[in-house]
Amino acid sequence: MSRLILVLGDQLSVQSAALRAADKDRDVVVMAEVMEEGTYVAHHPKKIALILSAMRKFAARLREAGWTVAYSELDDTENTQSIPGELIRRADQYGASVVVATRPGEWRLIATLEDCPLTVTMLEDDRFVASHADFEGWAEGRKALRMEYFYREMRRKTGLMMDGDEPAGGQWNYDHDNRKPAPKEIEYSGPMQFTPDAIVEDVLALVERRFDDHFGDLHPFWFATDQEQARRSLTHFVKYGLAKFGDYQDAMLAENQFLYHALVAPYLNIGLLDPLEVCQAVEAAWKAGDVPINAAEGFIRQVIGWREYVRGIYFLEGPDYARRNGLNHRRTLPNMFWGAETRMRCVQKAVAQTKTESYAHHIQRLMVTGNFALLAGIDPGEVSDWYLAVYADAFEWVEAPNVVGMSQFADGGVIASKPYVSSGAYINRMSNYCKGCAYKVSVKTGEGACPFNLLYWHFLDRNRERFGNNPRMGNMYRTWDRMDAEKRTTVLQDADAFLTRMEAGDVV
Ligand code: FAD
Ligand code: DLZ
Ligand code: SF4
Repeated sequence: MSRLILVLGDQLSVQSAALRAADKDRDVVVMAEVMEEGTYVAHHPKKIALILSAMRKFAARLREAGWTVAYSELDDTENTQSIPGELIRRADQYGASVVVATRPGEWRLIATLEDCPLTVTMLEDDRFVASHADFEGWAEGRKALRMEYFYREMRRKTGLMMDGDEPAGGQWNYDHDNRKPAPKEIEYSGPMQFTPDAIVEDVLALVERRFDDHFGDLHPFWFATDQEQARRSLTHFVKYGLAKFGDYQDAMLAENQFLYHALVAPYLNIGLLDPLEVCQAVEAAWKAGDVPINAAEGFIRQVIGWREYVRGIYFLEGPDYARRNGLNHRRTLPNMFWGAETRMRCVQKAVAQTKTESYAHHIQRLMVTGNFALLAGIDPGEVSDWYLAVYADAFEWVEAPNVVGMSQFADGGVIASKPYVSSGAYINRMSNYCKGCAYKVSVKTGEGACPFNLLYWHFLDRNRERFGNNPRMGNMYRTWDRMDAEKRTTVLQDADAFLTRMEAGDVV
């Protein structure tokens, strides 16, 4: 009897565990475009178009290679519009009762498959450097799960940029070279863009019809949608962008959305690129002398360090992780996150490019939108749902640890040893947003004061019990305590007034 081999929209690799375990002559691959996956959060139209286009092309590739593929298009009249619904329908159609799946990257969908009345075997998703056992073994018995030490293990395991047992160049981490503020000019033209072919055009028309109420611009659409295009995109980045990736990794510019970033996360996360293949291309460029060590090491650290580490945390911490709220933040996400007017130019720019591109780079996510949400005490569940919806690379295994853990400190410090908060000074140093903002970054209270300046102290003051004894925050509290009492009162009053206006829906 044939088995059903489930391939989800973010598992588009012929190397996926379920496909490796399948028998081409006997089994049926099930792929399904379903409304439930498109709407459990209101995903950005570009993200949906990327996934559905890549699914259709991947199904065509499998068929060409001789697989039987039962593919449900979103508009098929018989489509039940959920993954378990489609599995049951296909089981009936093919007389199958057994499903083999690669374990989904989200607890929600894992639970759904566990509850499915068919016999479902879930195989570990091994498109990663570290297995779950590797991560659990590393984490066991450690007081603090710091990324840096895990990263060293991954360097040893992969041999990337290693001289025997030692890191190439003598250091594990070249981050101290990687904090340059925004340059005047960006020499890189940005990620490679692709003209939609007939398959993509069909999907764009579909997405326009079915998801027109979702936040985000569908056009222009230029993402890579198959492995060959994704590889060309990677090669383009390594050749033209990588050399300065390290230097300007943290910089932000109002006029340039991509700077020297790779824009490979959407492709990596849906299976069009493999993390080792990406890192080997980067290592080769460094070995050839085309890029400096801080660029290559900085990039490889993000992929085999951070990316693997956050996945390990997500699965180690369990299904409740994404809903943790360690600082008990309860405010509703303000409408400016959905494109409503705001006077804060940094937030306005980050949200605007999120709307047009389904993309913002790491520091925009961490130090602009994330920083603001944390300082303003927004409910981290709402913040997390927003990130999951709006970014093309967002899948819960990678999104939740970055948002709930790193950015909102809602996991109580599993990931970060202190919250990532800053006043406007950091944003001013790393970007040109403040020039032309309705607020003044140099003003600390009263008319025109930058909201980040007010809320930064408000955050520290209201969380004194939680962070007052944190040795990494001692300087911050000492600076606050040295301010004269009257000024401190004014700061807190101004911050409260700002939050009241924000909650009332005023343009702030
Ligand atoms: P580059 O800046 O060029 O970096 C290269 C690669 O490194 C990325 O493609 C990515 O695969 C990897 N990487 C870098 N940092 C991280 C990280 N912290 N975690 C995991 N991988 C990393 N990344 C996602 O893939 N999906 C998300 O949903 C996501 N949500 C985030 C939310 C917040 C609040 C923050 C602070 C970061 C988030 N990140 C997420 C990490 C990072 O911002 C993105 O991976 C990166 O911006 C993707 O763009 P890029 O491909 O141009 O990356
Ligand atoms: C994100 C997404 C979307 C928008 N649509 C589909 C879909 O129609 N069919 C599908 O198989 N997968 C889709 N996905 C990806 C899943 O939501 C993803 O597999 C889970 O979130 C687990 O990472
Ligand atoms: Fe953002 Fe403040 Fe700078 Fe305006 S002044 S762009 S609100 S940091």
